[in-house]
Amino acid sequence: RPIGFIDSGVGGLTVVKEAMRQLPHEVFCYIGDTARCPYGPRTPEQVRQFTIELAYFLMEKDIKLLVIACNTATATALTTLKELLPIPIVGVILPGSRAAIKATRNQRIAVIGTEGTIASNEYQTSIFRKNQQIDVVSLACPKFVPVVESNEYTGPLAKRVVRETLMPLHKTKMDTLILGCTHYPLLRPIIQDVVGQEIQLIDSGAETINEVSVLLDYYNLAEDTPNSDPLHQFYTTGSAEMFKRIASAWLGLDHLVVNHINLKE
Ligand code: DGN
Repeated sequence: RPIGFIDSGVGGLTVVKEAMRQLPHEVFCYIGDTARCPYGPRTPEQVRQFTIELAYFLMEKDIKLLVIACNTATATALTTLKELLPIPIVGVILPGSRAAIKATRNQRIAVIGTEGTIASNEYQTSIFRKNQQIDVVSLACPKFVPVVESNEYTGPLAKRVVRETLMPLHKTKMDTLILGCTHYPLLRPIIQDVVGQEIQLIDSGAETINEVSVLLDYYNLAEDTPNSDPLHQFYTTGSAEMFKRIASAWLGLDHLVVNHINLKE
Protein backbone atom coordinates (compact mmCIF):
# COMPACT_ATOMS: atom_id res chain seq x y z
CA ARG A 1 0.00 0.00 0.00
CA PRO A 2 1.25 3.51 -0.77
CA ILE A 3 2.17 6.35 1.57
CA GLY A 4 0.08 9.46 0.86
CA PHE A 5 1.37 13.03 0.61
CA ILE A 6 -0.73 16.18 0.37
CA ASP A 7 0.24 19.77 -0.33
CA SER A 8 -1.24 22.91 -1.83
CA GLY A 9 0.98 22.44 -4.91
CA VAL A 10 4.51 21.28 -5.69
CA GLY A 11 5.99 22.07 -2.25
CA GLY A 12 5.36 18.61 -0.83
CA LEU A 13 7.67 17.20 -3.51
CA THR A 14 10.57 18.35 -1.34
CA VAL A 15 9.27 15.90 1.26
CA VAL A 16 8.78 13.16 -1.34
CA LYS A 17 12.37 13.62 -2.49
CA GLU A 18 13.62 12.87 1.00
CA ALA A 19 11.19 9.95 1.25
CA MET A 20 12.59 8.46 -1.96
CA ARG A 21 16.09 8.75 -0.52
CA GLN A 22 15.31 7.29 2.92
CA LEU A 23 12.54 4.83 2.03
CA PRO A 24 13.29 3.41 -1.43
CA HIS A 25 11.12 0.31 -0.90
CA GLU A 26 7.98 2.38 -0.49
CA VAL A 27 5.45 3.59 -3.07
CA PHE A 28 4.10 7.14 -2.88
CA CYS A 29 0.80 8.69 -3.85
CA TYR A 30 0.80 12.50 -3.99
CA ILE A 31 -1.80 15.15 -4.52
CA GLY A 32 -1.04 18.88 -4.96
CA ASP A 33 -3.97 21.27 -4.89
CA THR A 34 -2.38 23.63 -7.42
CA ALA A 35 -5.71 25.06 -8.56
CA ARG A 36 -6.34 26.48 -5.09
CA CYS A 37 -2.71 27.35 -4.25
CA PRO A 38 -1.53 29.33 -2.33
CA TYR A 39 -3.13 28.24 0.92
CA GLY A 40 -1.15 30.84 2.92
CA PRO A 41 -3.67 33.71 2.63
CA ARG A 42 -6.79 31.54 3.05
CA THR A 43 -8.87 31.29 6.20
CA PRO A 44 -8.20 28.36 8.55
CA GLU A 45 -11.70 27.00 7.73
CA GLN A 46 -10.92 26.95 4.01
CA VAL A 47 -7.53 25.30 4.50
CA ARG A 48 -9.11 22.70 6.79
CA GLN A 49 -11.84 21.96 4.25
CA PHE A 50 -9.39 21.64 1.31
CA THR A 51 -7.05 19.45 3.34
CA ILE A 52 -9.87 17.09 4.28
CA GLU A 53 -10.85 16.80 0.60
CA LEU A 54 -7.27 15.94 -0.39
CA ALA A 55 -6.98 13.39 2.39
CA TYR A 56 -10.21 11.63 1.40
CA PHE A 57 -9.07 11.54 -2.23
CA LEU A 58 -5.95 9.66 -1.12
CA MET A 59 -7.89 7.38 1.23
CA GLU A 60 -9.59 6.04 -1.89
CA LYS A 61 -6.14 5.07 -3.16
CA ASP A 62 -5.80 2.90 -0.05
CA ILE A 63 -2.88 4.77 1.54
CA LYS A 64 -1.45 3.25 4.72
CA LEU A 65 -0.07 6.47 6.22
CA LEU A 66 -0.63 10.15 5.41
CA VAL A 67 2.01 12.87 5.42
CA ILE A 68 0.61 16.39 5.51
CA ALA A 69 3.51 17.74 3.46
CA CYS A 70 2.39 21.33 3.94
CA ASN A 71 2.97 23.49 7.00
CA THR A 72 -0.11 25.63 6.45
CA ALA A 73 -2.33 22.55 6.32
CA THR A 74 -0.52 20.95 9.28
CA ALA A 75 -1.06 24.07 11.37
CA THR A 76 -4.81 24.08 10.79
CA ALA A 77 -5.91 20.54 9.99
CA LEU A 78 -3.63 17.98 11.66
CA THR A 79 -5.81 17.58 14.76
CA THR A 80 -9.03 17.30 12.72
CA LEU A 81 -7.55 14.75 10.33
CA LYS A 82 -6.26 12.62 13.19
CA GLU A 83 -9.83 12.45 14.48
CA LEU A 84 -11.27 11.62 11.05
CA LEU A 85 -8.94 9.05 9.54
CA PRO A 86 -8.14 5.53 10.75
CA ILE A 87 -4.47 5.60 9.62
CA PRO A 88 -1.31 7.20 11.11
CA ILE A 89 -0.97 10.87 10.14
CA VAL A 90 2.21 12.93 10.28
CA GLY A 91 2.49 16.70 10.04
CA VAL A 92 5.66 18.68 9.33
CA ILE A 93 5.71 21.14 12.23
CA LEU A 94 6.70 18.95 15.17
CA PRO A 95 9.58 17.24 13.35
CA GLY A 96 10.87 20.66 12.20
CA SER A 97 10.61 22.07 15.72
CA ARG A 98 12.46 19.14 17.25
CA ALA A 99 15.26 19.38 14.71
CA ALA A 100 15.65 23.12 15.34
CA ILE A 101 15.76 22.64 19.12
CA LYS A 102 18.48 20.06 18.58
CA ALA A 103 20.44 22.27 16.17
CA THR A 104 20.49 25.65 17.92
CA ARG A 105 23.52 26.50 20.02
CA ASN A 106 22.58 30.04 21.04
CA GLN A 107 18.88 29.33 21.72
CA ARG A 108 17.71 31.68 18.98
CA ILE A 109 15.62 30.25 16.20
CA ALA A 110 13.88 32.00 13.33
CA VAL A 111 10.95 30.52 11.41
CA ILE A 112 9.80 31.49 7.94
CA GLY A 113 6.53 30.29 6.43
CA THR A 114 3.28 31.35 4.82
CA GLU A 115 1.00 33.93 6.45
CA GLY A 116 -1.25 31.09 7.64
CA THR A 117 1.56 29.15 9.30
CA ILE A 118 3.09 32.21 10.94
CA ALA A 119 -0.31 33.49 12.15
CA SER A 120 -1.04 30.09 13.70
CA ASN A 121 2.06 30.40 15.92
CA GLU A 122 2.36 26.62 15.85
CA TYR A 123 6.16 26.52 15.60
CA GLN A 124 6.57 28.85 18.54
CA THR A 125 4.03 26.88 20.57
CA SER A 126 5.63 23.52 19.88
CA ILE A 127 9.14 24.81 20.59
CA PHE A 128 8.08 26.50 23.85
CA ARG A 129 6.30 23.37 24.96
CA LYS A 130 9.69 21.67 25.06
CA ASN A 131 12.02 24.54 25.89
CA GLN A 132 10.95 27.97 27.08
CA GLN A 133 14.49 29.34 27.09
CA ILE A 134 14.50 29.53 23.31
CA ASP A 135 13.82 32.79 21.52
CA VAL A 136 11.67 32.29 18.42
CA VAL A 137 11.30 34.99 15.76
CA SER A 138 8.80 34.46 12.92
CA LEU A 139 8.51 35.99 9.49
CA ALA A 140 5.83 35.40 6.85
CA CYS A 141 7.15 35.22 3.27
CA PRO A 142 4.00 35.35 1.09
CA LYS A 143 5.95 35.97 -2.12
CA PHE A 144 7.97 32.75 -2.05
CA VAL A 145 5.33 30.17 -2.97
CA PRO A 146 4.20 31.89 -6.22
CA VAL A 147 7.86 32.09 -7.36
CA VAL A 148 8.23 28.34 -6.86
CA GLU A 149 4.88 27.40 -8.40
CA SER A 150 5.74 29.39 -11.53
CA ASN A 151 9.01 27.44 -11.86
CA GLU A 152 11.16 30.54 -11.34
CA TYR A 153 12.85 29.32 -8.19
CA THR A 154 16.41 29.49 -9.49
CA GLY A 155 16.29 32.76 -11.41
CA PRO A 156 16.89 36.47 -10.73
CA LEU A 157 13.32 37.05 -9.58
CA ALA A 158 13.79 34.47 -6.81
CA LYS A 159 17.06 36.10 -5.73
CA ARG A 160 15.48 39.54 -5.50
CA VAL A 161 12.36 38.36 -3.68
CA VAL A 162 14.33 36.31 -1.14
CA ARG A 163 16.83 39.12 -0.48
CA GLU A 164 14.10 41.72 0.05
CA THR A 165 11.83 39.50 2.14
CA LEU A 166 14.49 38.20 4.51
CA MET A 167 15.93 41.65 5.24
CA PRO A 168 14.28 41.85 8.73
CA LEU A 169 16.08 38.65 9.80
CA HIS A 170 19.47 40.35 9.71
CA LYS A 171 18.67 42.10 13.00
CA THR A 172 18.01 38.82 14.81
CA LYS A 173 20.86 36.83 16.30
CA MET A 174 19.46 33.48 15.16
CA ASP A 175 21.84 30.62 14.45
CA THR A 176 19.08 28.35 13.11
CA LEU A 177 16.39 29.05 10.52
CA ILE A 178 13.41 26.75 10.03
CA LEU A 179 12.14 26.51 6.46
CA GLY A 180 8.55 26.32 7.69
CA CYS A 181 6.99 25.82 4.28
CA THR A 182 7.60 22.81 2.10
CA HIS A 183 8.05 24.99 -0.97
CA TYR A 184 11.10 26.72 0.50
CA PRO A 185 13.71 23.95 0.12
CA LEU A 186 13.53 24.63 -3.63
CA LEU A 187 14.84 28.12 -2.77
CA ARG A 188 17.37 26.75 -0.30
CA PRO A 189 20.63 27.74 -2.05
CA ILE A 190 19.38 31.30 -2.44
CA ILE A 191 18.09 31.47 1.15
CA GLN A 192 21.40 30.11 2.46
CA ASP A 193 23.31 32.69 0.46
CA VAL A 194 21.17 35.54 1.73
CA VAL A 195 21.23 34.62 5.44
CA GLY A 196 24.87 33.51 5.45
CA GLN A 197 26.57 30.12 5.36
CA GLU A 198 26.94 30.01 9.17
CA ILE A 199 23.16 29.77 9.72
CA GLN A 200 21.78 26.23 9.99
CA LEU A 201 18.73 25.70 7.82
CA ILE A 202 16.15 23.18 9.00
CA ASP A 203 14.06 21.51 6.32
CA SER A 204 10.93 20.49 8.22
CA GLY A 205 9.72 18.24 5.43
CA ALA A 206 12.93 16.25 5.28
CA GLU A 207 12.92 15.91 9.08
CA THR A 208 9.39 14.55 8.84
CA ILE A 209 10.58 11.52 6.91
CA ASN A 210 12.62 10.39 9.93
CA GLU A 211 9.35 10.29 11.82
CA VAL A 212 7.56 8.47 8.99
CA SER A 213 10.27 5.84 9.08
CA VAL A 214 9.80 5.36 12.84
CA LEU A 215 6.00 5.13 12.49
CA LEU A 216 6.20 2.58 9.66
CA ASP A 217 8.23 0.36 11.97
CA TYR A 218 6.06 1.03 14.98
CA TYR A 219 2.86 0.05 13.13
CA ASN A 220 4.56 -2.73 11.24
CA LEU A 221 3.71 -1.09 7.91
CA ALA A 222 7.15 -0.86 6.27
CA GLU A 223 7.81 -2.61 2.96
CA ASP A 224 10.87 -4.74 3.45
CA THR A 225 11.60 -5.86 -0.08
CA PRO A 226 13.13 -3.71 -2.82
CA ASN A 227 10.70 -2.46 -5.41
CA SER A 228 12.58 -2.13 -8.70
CA ASP A 229 9.86 -0.17 -10.45
CA PRO A 230 7.76 1.61 -7.85
CA LEU A 231 4.64 3.05 -9.42
CA HIS A 232 4.47 6.39 -7.70
CA GLN A 233 1.31 8.31 -8.52
CA PHE A 234 1.08 12.09 -8.75
CA TYR A 235 -2.12 14.10 -8.98
CA THR A 236 -2.64 17.83 -9.33
CA THR A 237 -5.78 19.92 -9.44
CA GLY A 238 -3.93 22.35 -11.74
CA SER A 239 -1.80 22.02 -14.86
CA ALA A 240 -0.37 18.52 -15.11
CA GLU A 241 2.25 19.78 -17.55
CA MET A 242 3.64 22.47 -15.23
CA PHE A 243 3.54 20.08 -12.28
CA LYS A 244 5.40 17.46 -14.28
CA ARG A 245 8.07 19.91 -15.37
CA ILE A 246 8.84 20.95 -11.80
CA ALA A 247 8.50 17.43 -10.39
CA SER A 248 10.74 15.79 -12.99
CA ALA A 249 13.50 18.34 -12.50
CA TRP A 250 13.28 18.29 -8.71
CA LEU A 251 13.02 14.53 -8.28
CA GLY A 252 15.38 13.74 -11.17
CA LEU A 253 12.88 11.36 -12.78
CA ASP A 254 11.95 11.44 -16.48
CA HIS A 255 8.96 9.17 -16.70
CA LEU A 256 6.63 10.59 -14.11
CA VAL A 257 2.94 9.96 -14.45
CA VAL A 258 1.06 13.10 -13.46
CA ASN A 259 -2.72 13.16 -13.62
CA HIS A 260 -4.94 16.20 -13.53
CA ILE A 261 -8.03 15.78 -11.38
CA ASN A 262 -10.96 17.97 -10.45
CA LEU A 263 -11.80 17.56 -6.82
CA LYS A 264 -15.25 19.05 -7.17
CA GLU A 265 -17.17 17.73 -10.13
N1 DGN B 1 3.76 24.28 0.95
C1 DGN B 1 2.85 24.83 1.89
C2 DGN B 1 3.40 24.97 3.27
O1 DGN B 1 4.31 24.23 3.62
O2 DGN B 1 2.91 25.78 4.02
C3 DGN B 1 2.11 26.08 1.59
C4 DGN B 1 2.09 26.66 0.31
C5 DGN B 1 0.98 27.63 0.12
O3 DGN B 1 -0.08 27.22 -0.25
N2 DGN B 1 1.15 28.86 0.36
